[in-house]
Formats: sequence, structure tokens, C-alpha cells
Amino acid sequence: MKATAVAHANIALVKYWGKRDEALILPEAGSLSLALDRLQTTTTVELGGDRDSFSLDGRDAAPEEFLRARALLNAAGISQRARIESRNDFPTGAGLASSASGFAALAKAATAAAGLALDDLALSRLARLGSGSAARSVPGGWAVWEDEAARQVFPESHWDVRMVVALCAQGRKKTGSRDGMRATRETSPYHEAWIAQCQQDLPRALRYLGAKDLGLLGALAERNALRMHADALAADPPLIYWEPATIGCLKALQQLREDSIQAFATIDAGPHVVALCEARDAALVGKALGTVGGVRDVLICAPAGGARLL
Ligand code: 2P0
Repeated sequence: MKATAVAHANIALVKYWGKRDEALILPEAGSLSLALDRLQTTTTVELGGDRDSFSLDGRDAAPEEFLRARALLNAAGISQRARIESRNDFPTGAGLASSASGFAALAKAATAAAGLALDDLALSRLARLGSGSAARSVPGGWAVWEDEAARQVFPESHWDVRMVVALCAQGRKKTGSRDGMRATRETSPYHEAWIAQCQQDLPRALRYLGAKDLGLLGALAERNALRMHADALAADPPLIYWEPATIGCLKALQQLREDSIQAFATIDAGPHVVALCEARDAALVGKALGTVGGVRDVLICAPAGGARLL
């Protein structure tokens, strides 16, 4: 009746920004991500007792998170009350995809606690009901999510790249991804073009990933992220997720490329910049981003696998 699971956050190179079904959490276009070793959530679920509880990093989870967790348990057919304890080893709610690792770990731990043996596809489908991007943290490695569940397209061992995370602000962002992508879809005049772009980008990105072509994959991922933000900036009211340090990091990566270091940016619905580079360049890239004004910390992450029980 009790189980603990670990899952890693993932960062998308072709991004998910728009739902075709709000209730079922189905994406308008496919996305591609990599799970990261140092962005990890550990969740324990104990069933039984007389009420639900959900603590996140030692505090009561927000009501919305609580409702999403209960909806996920209900969808798995778990009617017993649950005590959920979850810990992130990275900043929560700051645009570092903590909901992805969080709901993937919850799906894994809760179903194990209930004695249910779900395969990865069924587990991914379940995690998706907590948060769309959580579908990709279940299989881990390089994952594609297009419909009800995400699947791993290459294992974490496929390619020894790094993602260097530059933390460009502290604290929670003002507009979460769920509200942000809905507002963008409803009000940005560029949204249709954005979705068409993702439909072109995903098959190309998979080809470049298969060929381990960092120059092509990185450039595609950077364009994809900037176009997602162009779409969000065009919403009414506009969604400005960046801080000055975000621009500083983009410029620092441009300079590195002029100096023949291959490093490319992606940015989620928050201010932080994540740079994709070869393992051998990661320390240099980390140093360059660490000296940008306003950058608070730099985390060098390697590819990670899927959700697993401890
Ligand atoms: C992604 N993001 O592909 C994109 C890029 C943020 C920017 O997936 O409403 O928290 O729970 O499905 O999963 C974050 O969105 O949103 C996200 P819901 P979610 O990684």
C-alpha cells in the first residue's frame, strides 16, 4: 500500500504549446524532449487512511495541484485516500518543468502502491492527465508525445550530450503553462503558424537526432523555442516569460558559436535558458552562462531514463 518512485523532468526541443482538447490534455502538435538527470522528483504514495494529503517540498501542495493529483488517482481507479509526499531537487514552479517529473513520479508510485502493473504507455497516458509534459517523463530518454501517450524514441545512452540550465530568476512565474498556452491559442494571431511549424519541425528533429547532428538539431531547437515565445508574446495580453538574463544568455550562446563552440538555446514557459551542447563543451558553456548578469546558478545535466520505483 506504499511505494516510492523517481522521475526526471524533461526539456523539449520541439515544444508543446497548445492543446487540441483541454479536458483530455491532448496536444495540437507532437513534441520531442530529453529527460535530465539532475532535475529529479521523488514521490511516495501511501494508500489508506481517512483523507487525501499532498505535500510538496515539505509544504501543502496548492489546491490546483491537489485536484490534479486526485484526478490522476481517480483515472487509475484508485479510490482509497492517499498520502502523497513529493520532493524536487530543483526550484519548483519556476519554469523548470517540475510538473512533468512530479506527475510522472506520482503515476508510477500511486499505481505501484495500488498493486496495479501498468506498462509505460498506460502509465504515460495516466501521467498526462496530471500535466501534458509528464507524459514524456514516463518513458524518459528522448521521448515523443503526439497523442494519448509518449514513447521513447532513443534511450538516454543514444548520445552523450548535455543540457546546461542557466537559472535566470528566482521564485514562481506569474502565468503557468496551462493558462499561458490556452491564452496564446485563443488570442495570438500567430498560433496557427506556430502549430504548422511544429508539425514540420518534429520529423526533421528526429532525423537530426538519429544522425546525432548537433548543429542541425540545436539550430532547429533554438528556432522552435524562439517561435514558441514569439507566439506567446503575440497573445493578448502578451506573455513575457523572459528576464534580462534570458537575453544575456541567448547572446552569450551566439558568441560561443562565433567562437566555434556548438551550443544552442531552448527556453520553456519561464525565464531560464537551457543550452544543448556536447559533453566535452559543457563546462565551458556553463562558465560562459554563469558570468551573464542576473544568472543565479548553472546546472549541467546529462540525459536520464524514465520513471522508476525505488
Ligand atoms: C514543453 N511546456 O513542451 C512546453 C514548452 C512549457 C513550454 O509542456 O497544461 O505543464 O499541464 O499540459 O505540461 C509545460 O506545460 O502543461 C510544457 P499542461 P505543462 O515542455
